[in-house]
Amino acid sequence: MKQFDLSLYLVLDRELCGSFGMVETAIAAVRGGATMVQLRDKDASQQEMLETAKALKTALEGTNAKLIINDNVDIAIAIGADGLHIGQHDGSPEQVRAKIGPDMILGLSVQTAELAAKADSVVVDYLGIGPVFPTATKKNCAPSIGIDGLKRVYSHNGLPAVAIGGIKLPHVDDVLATGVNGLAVVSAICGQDHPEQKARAFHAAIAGFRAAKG
Ligand code: TZP
Ligand code: MG
Repeated sequence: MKQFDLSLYLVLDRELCGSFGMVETAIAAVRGGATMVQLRDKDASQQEMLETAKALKTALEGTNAKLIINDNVDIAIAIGADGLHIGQHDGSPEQVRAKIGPDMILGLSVQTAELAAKADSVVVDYLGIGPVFPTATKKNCAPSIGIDGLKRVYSHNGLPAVAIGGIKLPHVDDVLATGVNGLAVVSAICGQDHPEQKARAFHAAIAGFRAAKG
């Protein structure tokens, strides 16, 4: 059984991280309680992506956070990442699974209940559901589905799931109340003055929600 905790899932964005950098942002967020870190860098060359991936792997060693690579199967394999995250246009999950082998965590983005229902729990380990709210971070994003949409999409598959898209601190309770296992954020942490404090605040809010639920 693969062990991973979707509670606070940081997705990196090179532009937003700015001069502070993606690796420093990841380190700070993990110190604050981020449980997963995804390297998502659409504009990077293969070499740049490889260097950042290696640096992240070194930086996260000795922490409990899992390192996930967006889209790039070769780099995920080359650095021995904990996982790979793919979208609906990144090849069939079955083919990707055949390449990465049985042990790597595989995440799949879904935007609709139909896509969620289609995701095979033998092949895929978790779903990324969204965008929940409108977001300027991802270009050409699908329409936002709202909290009701999140609940509906999540209910169509028993896989662990993380919500993404426009999620900020005040949304934590509403997002978690849908039943999803965690929340993925980009701009709520990347490029913030104190990424560690931001992550810590999310971590505390998530713990608070769970404690209140009992
Ligand atoms: N996939 C769906 S929405 C999104 C991605 C990568 C971007 C979310 O960014 P933010 O800044 O947390 O709204
Ligand atoms: Mg993709």
